[in-house]
Amino acid sequence: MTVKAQTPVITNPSLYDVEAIRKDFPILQTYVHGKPLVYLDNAATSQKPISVIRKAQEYYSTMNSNIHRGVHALSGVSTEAFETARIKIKKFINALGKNEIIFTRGATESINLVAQTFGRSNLNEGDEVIISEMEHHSNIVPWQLICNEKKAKLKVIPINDDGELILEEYEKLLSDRTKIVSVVYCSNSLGTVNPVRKIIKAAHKKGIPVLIDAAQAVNHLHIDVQELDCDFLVFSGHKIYGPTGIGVLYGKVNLLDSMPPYQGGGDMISKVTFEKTTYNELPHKFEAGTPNIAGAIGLGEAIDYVSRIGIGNISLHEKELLDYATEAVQSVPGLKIIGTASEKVSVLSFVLDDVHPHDIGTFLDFEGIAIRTGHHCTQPVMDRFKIPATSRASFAMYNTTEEIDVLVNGLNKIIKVFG
Ligand code: C6P
Repeated sequence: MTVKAQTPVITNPSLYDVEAIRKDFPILQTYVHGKPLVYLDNAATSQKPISVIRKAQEYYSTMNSNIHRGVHALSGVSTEAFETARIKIKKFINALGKNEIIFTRGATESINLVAQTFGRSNLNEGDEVIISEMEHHSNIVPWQLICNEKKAKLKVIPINDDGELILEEYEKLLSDRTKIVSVVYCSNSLGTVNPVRKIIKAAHKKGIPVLIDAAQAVNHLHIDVQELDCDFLVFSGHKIYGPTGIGVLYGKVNLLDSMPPYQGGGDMISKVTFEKTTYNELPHKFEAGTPNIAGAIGLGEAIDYVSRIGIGNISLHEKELLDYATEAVQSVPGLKIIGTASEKVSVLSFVLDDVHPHDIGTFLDFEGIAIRTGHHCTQPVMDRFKIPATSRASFAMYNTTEEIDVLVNGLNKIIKVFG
């Protein structure tokens, strides 16, 4: 079974055809509580195009076999498909080599890997790790764990009232004790796009490596790791229209080479005896055990899909949606946007006077609208703005201004019901 490309390549942004794109996503045709689904929870996970869904089916029906192990034909086919996915990712983020692309379960596991390998072998008592006040818990807790163990300190870049990093404070934090800077590219709860190039340059002046959490960036912005000059970059497949349970750690080859393995097991070894084990070359040194083969191949397919539409075209469309939504919600009495940075991706967090976000989420669900409510795994951000939670609408390549109108109508109904 061969799966054909569904959507033609868009070379001219004015030809962006959102209705054609929507047809590629079967779930968008579903009804929730009798209403057409309006899916605005894309920052939590995006929906999958039919080509990605079919690819998983194609893998299990025509290729299923373990990789890097068998001499039989199927194992050769699945190994080649798996390694082809790695090459697609390498090209997509412009890594220097495919050995710099490590498959993980997702952004969370990628950061834990770096904390437990690079962190464990480089941090000593009194050393420092710099993160920011807007990090997802996945870029806080792994560093806390290793800092506690090594008696190292976590230093935090503060944010201003618009939800932007205060760069002057960052520069003051950089010191001879800083062993790594680990910051988010785009905030999942505020939408802020951080000036990562400046952050990386300032750290590199002092010889400090930088990890970029691109979980909310890779689906919105063009990423070129060589141009960024980041040392590590992480993302999850499921936020870029790919499967869950698969993600990527990019690392510069010299750093990855210098790090000890993360987990022990099959595939990550070169030779095992009871006395001594030597490790496999990159990237396999960091990929112990049977990986999510279908997930990796599905992620490769998702990257093909995004590349056909063009990440630049997706960005433009999402910017239009964000501008439209930012303007439209002004008509909702008592609504306040949390996260008003000058540069944002398509994430709109807000609070409504006297209505708890969970009530907003539940009410909107009955209108067929899916948003996320809560702290979005960024409790320090909620503390910074002195709020318990926000409601968050997040837009993807297939959302429309009509869907934003449905959201705004729903919010106005809430105001009527809750007085
Ligand atoms: N944010 C959200 O609703 P995982 O769970 O490993 O795929 O991704 C973790 C992660 C790391 N960094 C950032 C910036 C993120 O936004 C996320 C996941 C989801 O905002 C789920 S909490």
